[in-house]
Amino acid sequence: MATARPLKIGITCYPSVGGSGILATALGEELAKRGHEIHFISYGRPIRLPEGAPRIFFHPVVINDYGLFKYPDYTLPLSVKMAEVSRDHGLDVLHVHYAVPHATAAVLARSMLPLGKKPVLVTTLHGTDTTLLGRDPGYGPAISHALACSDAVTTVSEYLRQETERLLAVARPIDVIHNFFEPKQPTRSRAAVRRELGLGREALVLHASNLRAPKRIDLLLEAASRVRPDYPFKLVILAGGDFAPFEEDVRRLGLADRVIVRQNVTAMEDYLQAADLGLFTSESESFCLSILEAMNFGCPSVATAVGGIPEVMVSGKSGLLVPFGDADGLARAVESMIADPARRRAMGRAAKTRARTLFTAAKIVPRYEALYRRVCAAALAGCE
Ligand code: GMT
Repeated sequence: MATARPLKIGITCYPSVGGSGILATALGEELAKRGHEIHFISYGRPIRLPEGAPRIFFHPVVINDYGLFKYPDYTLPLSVKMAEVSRDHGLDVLHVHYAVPHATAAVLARSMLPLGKKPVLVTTLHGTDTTLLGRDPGYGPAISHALACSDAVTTVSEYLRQETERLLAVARPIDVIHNFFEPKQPTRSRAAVRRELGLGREALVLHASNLRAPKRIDLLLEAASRVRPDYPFKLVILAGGDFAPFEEDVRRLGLADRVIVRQNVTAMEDYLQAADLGLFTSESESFCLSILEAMNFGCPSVATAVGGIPEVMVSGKSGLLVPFGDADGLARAVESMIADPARRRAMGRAAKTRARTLFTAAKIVPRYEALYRRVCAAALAGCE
């Protein structure tokens, strides 16, 4: 049987800290390892994209802030760059992560290209592009239009698929393709990281996020402050955003000697391997990649039972879920995990097994490849 030829795939994502960009970057790396040619198109190089990897290219989008514009425009230069890269490199697929403005720009890019030279468009919805912007009358109709013009739409959880159907009235079938995570080797030992954090016999509780509003850092700190002194811990916050607005809460809640903040960490694995427990208090989450990252290191989490989180971890087996907003419930769950290291480790093992069974590159990347092949074949058949 003839082997299918490698594909040329353009990937557009936000390059900064945030699960959608991290997933898109990991997907690009994995596709390149499998022989495909990958072209990242964005305003910045994705932060987790290694330099010099074979078959991976980066095309920056240059944004001009003309005096006439009150707000600089990204959508138009992005669409022009998408069309240019598609034409110059003969892209088969444009895969955009996060609908706004990426899917809209891709629709425009395709309309600039001649028939037979248009890449197929795959849009992956990650979360607030549906749950927040999808409800916004200034964005919703444009998102629905871009989804209708896409050749395939995917969501990162079943929860997000249902929300997208409900909020955006999408008529087409949506493929659910969960996120994956492939851990890199830590750069330091667990003991070295725990020394850096000044840990003695306390448990290390970890939170990693971009600190945006849905992460509810106020609730995270409130819950931490309600953990009673008999359950010693330190909370390390790996902050992909500015922590300064929360410093006052840390002082007011008497957490100054228990909270350690590390800003813009790239060697996540160093801290993940050192953690005993994850703590995630989001009010909305389509998946929560950080929980999966922790699971890979045998670290179970206490988390709010919102959105797609119950698809990632199973309460009572690979972690503990608590109703959203229940600061006392979160604190009691943290205490129960600190008090019983044997149970915590058993849950950590179950979490790792779940992560390495369901959410690996080997499991997920072929699903994207099959989707690309399916829509490319349909597009070709449509041209005949
Ligand atoms: O949707 C967002 O607010 C941003 C996005 C991001 O770039 O971090 O987060 C979403 O995508 C991640 C990767 O698929 C998911 O792990 C997050 O759960 C999701 N965030 C929300 O749904 C709030």
